[in-house]
Order: sequence, then structure tokens, then C-alpha cells
Amino acid sequence: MKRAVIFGVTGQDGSYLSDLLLSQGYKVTGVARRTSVDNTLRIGHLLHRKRFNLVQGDITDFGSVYRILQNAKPQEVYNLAAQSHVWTSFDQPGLTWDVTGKGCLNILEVIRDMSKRPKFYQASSSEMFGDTFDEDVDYGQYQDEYTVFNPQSPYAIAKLAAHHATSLYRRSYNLFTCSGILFNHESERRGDRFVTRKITKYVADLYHAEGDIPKLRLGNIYAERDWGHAEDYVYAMWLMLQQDNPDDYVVATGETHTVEEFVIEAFKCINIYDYENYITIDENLFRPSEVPYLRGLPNKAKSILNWQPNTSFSRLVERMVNHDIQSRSKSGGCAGISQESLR
Ligand code: NDP
Ligand code: GDR
Repeated sequence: MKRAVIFGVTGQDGSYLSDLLLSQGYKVTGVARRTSVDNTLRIGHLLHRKRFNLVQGDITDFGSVYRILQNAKPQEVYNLAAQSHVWTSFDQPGLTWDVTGKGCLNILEVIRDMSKRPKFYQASSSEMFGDTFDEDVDYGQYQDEYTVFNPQSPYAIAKLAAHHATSLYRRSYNLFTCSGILFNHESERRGDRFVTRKITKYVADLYHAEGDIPKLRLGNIYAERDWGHAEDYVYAMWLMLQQDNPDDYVVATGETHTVEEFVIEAFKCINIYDYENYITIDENLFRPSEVPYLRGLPNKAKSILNWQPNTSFSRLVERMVNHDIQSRSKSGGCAGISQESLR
């Protein structure tokens, strides 16, 4: 039986990747941090599974990473753990560096010394591209494996360090290490503070509201992102580790949309077309430095991994809105209007 270790198992991608690996017959060791309240919301459905083992650990703690990997003896290791919120990385750059950058190095160092070295997947990000193009001249272009990186946040810098460490360990020590340069991917399990989920939860609140509710506060609605569904993207991670040779791949849909277009599509799901009356722009939500335009070209992943995205932009939005409307119904209506005090 194949064995895998997933760091960041309690996150959006960790939960979908666990579903996938268990369905493929793997024994999965998921690593979760110790938290004061339960952080297993997304993996509750897996906790009783025989081939799923949840262990406590933190990627900033070398000793815990060492013991987890030595005990589990996996053939595959997926590092999905990160402080993954871009605004938070401006407020907490040191923590972001330790977790998102150094954490990856800790795992690589342990693998380097293992007698049977597992294959390694690193969750790299399109944020590493940052501000790539000249706004007036280059719109319509895309980022791929050859695009120069120009990171615009402490998060992106930490991810870029981890990305380079992953390829350096491949070249220097002959490890099987891959980085997936994944563009934004969302889902019904997306964290509440990312813009897509903030919007779909608000739309669900609005759908169930009996009177007026406060407006949805948003920052830069003209930023453009290449949005896919997380279920499709974890499949690409797995495919990378099934190849004969390790490599880095861009994973994206090839389409880009503004945040405003996401808003329009989400409000359309509940037949509201005058969305302007429900949102307000809050300067506090603008980032000190922004990534204006992301559009990935996944040709390499398509041709070598035989991967393709299966969820269209409109279907993604619809799935998220429908899910949030239904879960609001189950929890008895609009109990918690989206958290307005957090960035
Ligand atoms: P999430 O924020 O949902 O999940 C992050 C995971 O990392 C959580 O399980 C979190 O635990 C865990 N974690 C945080 N700090 C530590 C730590 N010190 N030690 C161990 N675990 C820790 O992210 P996603 O699932 O969306 O993304 C997965 C990975 O892919 C991340 O590395 C992210 O940066 C990267 N990425 C994501 C993209 C996206 O669009 N979703 C695109 C490109 C890259 P807890 O639940 O306790 O907070
Ligand atoms: P991003 O995702 O920064 O691309 O990082 P996020 O959803 O946070 O922002 C996307 C764009 O929306 C704009 N925006 C807002 N963002 C948030 N969070 N809240 C708002 O109210 C808001 N209003 C406008 C942002 O300025 C930005 O332009 C995600 C994360 O999952 C990273 O971990 C991952 O690496 C990248 O995607 C690829």
C-alpha cells in the first residue's frame, strides 16, 4: 500500500487531496497543528477512515517534521502547509517567512537525510509572478514556467524562497522534488477571508435575509485572477509525483476575470443584477502592493501530465453560492453576516 504524508491537511487543498489519495488506496498521514479550537472541520468526514491517520505537528518545528516522516516512511510527501493569506503576510511577515518559507526547507532537509527518500510536492503559487506585465501594453498575456518572478508580498517572497529551495534540492541532491505553480483555486471549502468565499457567503446571507443587511466591504475589485476549482488542482499535484522525472508545472485555467466579474456572477445566482447597491469599497482592504493581473498558461501540464481543468468560471461560482445558500439553510438562516472587521 502506498503511503503519503500531507502537511497542511486541515486546509482546503489538504482535505481534497486526502479524499483523492484515499480513493486511490493510499494510507494517508495528515499533519495538523495543535490549535485551541478544533481545526478538523474540512476533514471531519475522514477521521474515522482506517487508512487516514491524523498526527500533530508543525512545519516550523524541525524535530516534529523529522519524527513524523521517520515514523510514517512515506513514498510521497505533499507540503501544502502555509500562512497562505496575502494581506496577513504584510501584518505578520516574520511568521509568514518561518512557516511558508523555512517550513519547506525543514521538510527538504529531513528528506535529504532519509535512507528511502520520498517524492516531494511543494505548493508554489502564481503570487510569485507578482506584477509581471506593463498594464497598458501587455494585457491579454499569460504567465507560464518561463515568466520572470516579481513577487509583491511577504507571502510571495517566502513562497519563492521555498520554490527555489525545492528545485535546488532536486539539482544538488538528486531528490524527486516538484513544484506546482498553482493559480487561484477555490471551492465550497475555501477559507472565509479569501475574496471569492467572502462574496459567496455574503450572497447566501443576502438570499436568506429578511430585512436589510450591511453592505459587502471589498478592496480592489479590478484585480484579475485565473480561478479554478480546488478538486481539479489537487489532481494535478498527484499527477506530478506519478511521472518518471521531477519537474515544475503551471496549473491554471488560462482564463482571467476581475473580482468585479466574480461579484456580478455570484449576485446573478440569486437574480440580483444591481450589485452596486450591495457593495462598498473600503480603502483598508487595498494591499500595500497588489498583483494586478494573473492568467496562467497550463500547456506543459496539459501535454506532459495530461491534465485539464474541468470546472468553468460560472460553474465554480454557482457551486460555491449554492453550497453557501444550502449550508445557511441548515444552520437556520443568516446567523453570521461575513466577518467585517477582518481584512
Ligand atoms: P489553507 O490556508 O486553506 O491551508 C493551509 C494549511 O496549512 C492549513 O491546514 C493550516 O493549518 C496549515 N498550516 C499553517 N501553518 C502551519 C504550520 N506552522 N505547521 C503546519 N501546518 C500549518 O490553504 P490552501 O489549502 O488554499 O492552499 C494549500 C497550499 O497551496 C498553501 O501552501 C497555499 O499557500 C498554496 N497555494 C494555494 C492556492 C489557492 O488558490 N488556494 C494557490 C497557490 C498556492 P490550520 O488549518 O490549523 O490553519
Ligand atoms: P490572493 O487571493 O491574494 O490572490 O491569494 P484573495 O482571494 O485574498 O485576493 C484576490 C484578489 O481580490 C482582491 N480583493 C480582496 N481580497 C480579499 N481577501 N478580501 C477582500 O475583501 C478583497 N477585495 C478585493 C485582492 O486585493 C486580490 O487582488 C490566493 C491565496 O490562496 C494564496 O495563498 C495563493 O497563493 C494565491 O491565491 C494564488
